Amino acid sequence: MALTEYAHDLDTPVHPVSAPDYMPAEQLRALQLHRLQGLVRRVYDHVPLTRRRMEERGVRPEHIKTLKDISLLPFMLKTDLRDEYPFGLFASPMNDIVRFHCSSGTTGKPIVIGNTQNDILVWQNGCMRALAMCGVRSSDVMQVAYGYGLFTGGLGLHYGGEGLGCAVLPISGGNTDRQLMLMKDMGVTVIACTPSYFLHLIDEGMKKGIDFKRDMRLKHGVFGAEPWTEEMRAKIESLTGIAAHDIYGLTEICGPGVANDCAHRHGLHVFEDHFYPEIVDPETLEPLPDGEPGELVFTTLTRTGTPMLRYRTRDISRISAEPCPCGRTIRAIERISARTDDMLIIRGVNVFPSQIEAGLLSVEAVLPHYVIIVDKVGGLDTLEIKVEVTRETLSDDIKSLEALRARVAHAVQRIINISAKITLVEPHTLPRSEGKLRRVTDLRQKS
Ligand code: DLL
Repeated sequence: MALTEYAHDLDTPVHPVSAPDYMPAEQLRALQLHRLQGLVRRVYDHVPLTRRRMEERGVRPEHIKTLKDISLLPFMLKTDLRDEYPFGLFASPMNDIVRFHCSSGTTGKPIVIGNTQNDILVWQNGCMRALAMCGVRSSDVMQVAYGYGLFTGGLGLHYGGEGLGCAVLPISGGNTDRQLMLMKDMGVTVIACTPSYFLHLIDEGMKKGIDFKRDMRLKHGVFGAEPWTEEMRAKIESLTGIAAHDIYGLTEICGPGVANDCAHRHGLHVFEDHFYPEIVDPETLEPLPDGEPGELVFTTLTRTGTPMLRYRTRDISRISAEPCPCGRTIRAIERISARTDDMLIIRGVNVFPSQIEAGLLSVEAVLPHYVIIVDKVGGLDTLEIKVEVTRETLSDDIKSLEALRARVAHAVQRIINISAKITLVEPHTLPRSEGKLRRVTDLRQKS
C-alpha cells in the first residue's frame, strides 16, 4: 500500500518515517509478540536477576505464547537498576556498547543505561517519528535546548532532528541571551526544551522587547521531560503563536521519543513496535484493560544493551481505548499528569501538583510561574502557593488584589478540595530552570 493511502494528521502528508505508525493492528500484534519472545530469551540468557526471578515463578521463555503471557513475567524497578549498578542489567557485552546515559534522581547512585548501536538507531527512530508527528520536516531549523550529556533530552532530539534532515542547532540548556539571539538571527522554526525553560525564554525575551509572534519564525515547540498541563499548553500557544507538542520518554526506556501527541491531541501515541505499554494497578500490579487509569509499564521490545522487561515507570496514565482520528494504529496514552511518587498527601487528601497548575492557570491574570510549599505547623499540614501575576494587576488597588487572590484560591480549591494560602508575587521573582523545574518544596520531610 502506498504511504499516501494511509490516513494522516489533518492536512500534513505522512512522512515516510511514520509508516510503522499506521501498520495494520493484527500485523503490529504479531510483530510485538515475535519481538517479545526474542527479548525474553535474551534477558533470560544474559541478565541473572531476571533469570532468577523467572525461575522463582516457574516461567521459561518458551511459555510466552501470546502477548497476554507478558503478565507471567516479573517487573523491573528503578531500585533494580540501583542495586545492579553499574552494569548488572546489561544484556550485551561491553564490546557492543557504544554509549551510556544516566539519570541521577535525588539520592544515591545514578542508574546507568548502556546503548548498543542498535539501541541508538531504535531511539533515533522513536525521536524521528515523534518529530514527524509534530509536523517537523527537513526544511526546519531546530534549536535543541535540552541538556546534552548524560541526560537523554539533548542527544535524543538531536539525533531525531538530524535523522529527519533538519538543520540542528545543538545549543544545550542555559545561556538564555544567546538562545534568544540565535533563535531570532537563524530563523529557528522548532524549539525543543522543557516547557518550563521555554516559559523562561519567553519571559526573558519579553524583557528585551522581543515579541515571539512578531520577531521569531518559530512554528513548533517539542516539550517534555516534566509534567505540564493543557492549561500550560494554552498559555504557551497564546503567548507565542506556536504549536506546543508533548513528547514523553524516560532514560530507562531510551529517553525522549517513547510517545508523542499527534495533531488531534487525544493522547500521546506510543511507538509500540519498540516500546510495549501496559497499565497496571499500582497496588495489586494486575494488568488493567485499555481505558483504565493506572501505572504505566514498558517493555523495550527491540533494545539489546540494557533491555527493560515490564519496567514500572511510576507515571500515571491510561491507554486510550478509542482509535485516534489521525488513523494511527499505535495506541495512545493519556498525557502524564502525575507520578505515583509525586502525589502529596495534605491533610489526608491526595493532591497532584498538576491539579494545582490547572486551577491556577484557569485565572486570566495568573502567569505560568508558581511554587508549592507544604509544611506542618502545630501538627497541621499547610499548603502555600506562591504565584506570579501580571504587573498591571499588582498595581491595582488592595480591594481588587484581594478579589484576585480569592479567585485564585477558589479556582485551586475547586479542584483539590482543600484550602491553600495564596501569595501573589511580582513577575520574575520565582525560580526558573534550564532543565526540569522542581516546583514543590515539602518541608514536612525535614521535621
Ligand atoms: O526526561 C527524557 C525526556 C527528555 C523526555 C526530553 C522528553 C523530553 P528522565 O530524566 O529519565 O528522562 O525522566 C523521565 O520524566 O518518567 C516522567 O515522570 C517525566 N516526563 C518525561 N516526559 C514527560 C512528559 C526524560 N511529556 C520522567 N510529560 C518520566 C510528563 C514527563 N512527564
